Amino acid sequence: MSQPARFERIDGVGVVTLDNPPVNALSLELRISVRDAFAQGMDDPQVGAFVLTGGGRMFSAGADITEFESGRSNESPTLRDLIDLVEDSPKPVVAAMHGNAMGGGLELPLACHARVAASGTRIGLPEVNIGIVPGAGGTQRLPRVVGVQAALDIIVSGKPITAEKALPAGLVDEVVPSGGDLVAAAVALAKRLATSATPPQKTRDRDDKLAEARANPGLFDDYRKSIARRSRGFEAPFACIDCVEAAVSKPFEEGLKFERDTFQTLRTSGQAKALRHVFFAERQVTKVRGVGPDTKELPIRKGVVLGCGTMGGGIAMCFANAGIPVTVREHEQAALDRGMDVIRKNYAATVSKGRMSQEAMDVCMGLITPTLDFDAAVTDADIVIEAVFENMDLKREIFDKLDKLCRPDAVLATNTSSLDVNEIAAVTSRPQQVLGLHFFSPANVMKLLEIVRGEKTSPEVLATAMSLSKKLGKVGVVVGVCDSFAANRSLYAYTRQAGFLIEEGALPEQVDRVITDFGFPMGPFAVGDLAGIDVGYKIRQHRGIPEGRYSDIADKLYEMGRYGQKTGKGWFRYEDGRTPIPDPEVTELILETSKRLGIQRREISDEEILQRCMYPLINEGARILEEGIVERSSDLDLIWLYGYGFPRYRGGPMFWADQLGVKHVLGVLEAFHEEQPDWLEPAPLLEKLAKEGGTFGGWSAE
Ligand code: 3H9
Repeated sequence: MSQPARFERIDGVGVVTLDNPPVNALSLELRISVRDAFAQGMDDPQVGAFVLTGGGRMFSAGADITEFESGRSNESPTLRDLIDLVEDSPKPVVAAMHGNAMGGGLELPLACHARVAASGTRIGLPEVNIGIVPGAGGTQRLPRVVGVQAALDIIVSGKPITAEKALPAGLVDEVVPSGGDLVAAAVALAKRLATSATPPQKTRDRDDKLAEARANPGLFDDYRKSIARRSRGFEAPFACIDCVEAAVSKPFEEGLKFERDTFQTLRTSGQAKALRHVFFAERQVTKVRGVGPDTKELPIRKGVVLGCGTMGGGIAMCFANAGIPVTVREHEQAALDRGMDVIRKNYAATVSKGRMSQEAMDVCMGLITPTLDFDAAVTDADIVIEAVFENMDLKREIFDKLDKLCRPDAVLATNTSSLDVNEIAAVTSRPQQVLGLHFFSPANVMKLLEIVRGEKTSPEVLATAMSLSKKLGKVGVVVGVCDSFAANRSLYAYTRQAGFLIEEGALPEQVDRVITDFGFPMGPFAVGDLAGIDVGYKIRQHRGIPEGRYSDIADKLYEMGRYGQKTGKGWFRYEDGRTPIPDPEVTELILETSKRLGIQRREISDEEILQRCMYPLINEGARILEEGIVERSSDLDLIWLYGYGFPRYRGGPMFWADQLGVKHVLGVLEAFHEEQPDWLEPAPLLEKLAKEGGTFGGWSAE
């Protein structure tokens, strides 16, 4: 069996190289062979010091996350055993880091006697992102190396810093410029340490950097307050602060024990399970049926967006933000000027909030070219994204023109949110080049991008869209063609029930409170006010009203001129433009509606509200999955996380359903179905999984 760590002697220094591709995760096998490699060097009298480095793309991505579920991470030698071995080594150990040094892949270097990093190395403790605290001394050693404030920033945000930033912070002792020999630099430093008159100090024995925080213990509560809003509902960020506080308030060994206990509790928590699920879901979603590493991608050097309304303008901003030149085309000057004005105002608002420099804004504006000339704009485009009004005839006309004018290899995309991409593709002589790119509003902010694969879309075009979505900073999810695609289709199942609930006895403020208590940033009614009651109304006018039970209260609000936040009134009243305040006028409208419909209003429990909103969406998700509209249930989880703010620490609706038990979800739905026979028929897949004791995560179409 090949050893996942190599040992060699270079110039009297034992060089231990982690060799566990692709990310040198510190699996049990790797830990065993690292221990053995050190033992070999300890026994070798010709070895005076060690260098610990990583082979391949990076130093290490840390502990093997897959071992947390099985508990293998607790098998000997544990990461903590290796860390003790390194820190207590009589022969000095220098870490030589490149690529990424994260989690356990930084905790190990923190116990080394010095650290060298290649330029650009990303160094951090991202454990918080997977719902845990660093569990191998990171919260105890990092503050001793960089100070408490800097350590809190790194650990609680989970964001890595570069080697260049780590140098002045004292986290690395030397940065090797690109092209330099990292291992040679580390070997030279290790030799210097080995021959130095004074042995290097162990990190655990350093506590000068803790003095400031010891004098100001109130800083931890201030830090808790400062993250309270953005970390609402998450356990790990607060547990991270507790651990760093323990580093300051307790002796090293006690602090370490506190961290270890916290780590073990969180490792098996529901939140950590959910966040691990999201971690792997984000990697799975990039694997698309029929697209492989050899699939050729088409270059995207220049984009064209047809339409400079809210959507088109937002999409153009995405391109500019990614540094890709983009032309926006409108059919008349006034609309073009209006659209460009909105783009300029959006950027200016970001600059005034200090989130963008004026220079960066100028660069972005310079990348966006407005035009009225359709033909000239599209003839040389690598990609054209149509973002005009949602009308099939108009779209067919545009794609017919594009087919005649565009280069044969150009990608032709429609931003339709509901129309049949196959029908649009069929008007061209090259349906393999056509796909849907469904951005979510505001397109420059929302991370989700539905990549709609038509029947004939080629693997090259899909691969190009996946790679483009990454460049645009989006999470691209490939979905198949169906009415409204995966995201909005499952959303309707949820919002519809919210509408029925208020007819039956709840009020918008109660429904929104239940949903925000569950962890969404906003409830469905506040979202309706943000998106615009008029927008929803116009879509319904255009698409027609769905069959079966239909709640018309939103239409009544439209007729009352209550368009939402933009008019200061919608489902709620707004005094400051954004904080929803319950409005008696709306309550009256709702009570009247119930009366008109002959519904005897009743007290509706919070539990019923949550189940009525969430379970139908899970049910629709089951249909979407079974029809093959998404490739796997975790893709739907990402759609809800990135499209609609489903709480990340619950993993997404399908994962959440698996945790609740599919059987339980079915049982509750069956009871609802009796009440609402035209709406809530359980999906066949839900019934099948409940019967077989299966899960959505474990289900596959094959
Ligand atoms: C920890 O260290 C706990 C300790 O404090 C205490 C222990 C006692 N484990 O992301 P990529 C897989 S917790 C297992 O596409 P990139 C990944 O699923 C850990 N697998 O690469 C993918 O598999 P596949 C703290 C892992 O170059 C493949 O490797 N560390 C791990 O775009 C390639 O991954 C973290 O949270 C892992 N640790 O990005 C860092 N990491 O090919 C987690 C990756 O089958 N990792 N895989 O889909 C990352 O953030 C990124 O992988 C990294 C590289 C930025 C490092």
